[in-house]
Amino acid sequence: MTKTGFIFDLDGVIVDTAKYHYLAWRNLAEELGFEFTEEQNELFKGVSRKRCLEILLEIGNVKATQEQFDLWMIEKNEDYLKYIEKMDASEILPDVAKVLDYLKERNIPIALGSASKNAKPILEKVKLLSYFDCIVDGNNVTKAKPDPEVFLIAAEKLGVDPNNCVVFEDAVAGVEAANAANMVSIGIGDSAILSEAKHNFIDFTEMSLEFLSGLIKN
Ligand code: B16
Ligand code: MG
Repeated sequence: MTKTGFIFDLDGVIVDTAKYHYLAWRNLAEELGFEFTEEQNELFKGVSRKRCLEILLEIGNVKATQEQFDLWMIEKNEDYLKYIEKMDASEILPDVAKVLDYLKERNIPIALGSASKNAKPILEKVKLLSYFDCIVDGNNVTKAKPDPEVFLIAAEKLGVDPNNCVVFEDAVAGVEAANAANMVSIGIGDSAILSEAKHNFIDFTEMSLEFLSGLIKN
């Protein structure tokens, strides 16, 4: 029997934490004396915290010692965590719970594959942690998306062949990572931006249960 596994990205797929990342990065930019726009924040989606700070400092043309860089990483995260603290189940994106319920009822293995080091507390806050058979996040990987590492580790933990894994992603780097892992990539968001994905949906409300069922091999 061929088992199918499903891997969900977190930010932009399950919850919209990008808005909180934005506020925290904007606060830091303000402190450093420059403006950081929502448009620029698009560059940060699916990108590791360290790389985000590097890009932010490039935008503001700010130089930093390693020590200062590390302090700003901590400062941004502490600020971000204050926003996360207030999250609850009302912030789950539309029809995510419907899809998770559908998979869970059929005993389909489910993993999280996220760049975030805060993935677990966020899933706890929105009360979705129990759906996931494994969590692979920024704490478990050495290479960031578009490297396929995060999804390959998730497949291994689920005990599913990478070819039989389906990945839901909202970031270009994430779609590239899923493709590099030979998985079925499903872009959630703007299809013009996520044009490399095998299938595209604006969000889960657009995805029928028939489509979902068609992805499951058994
Ligand atoms: P943290 P995802 C990513 O989450 C975000 O899209 C990205 O903006 C963020 O910098 C990254 O997580 C790291 O997050 O600072 O919490 O470790 O889309 O991969 O779920
Ligand atoms: Mg994402």
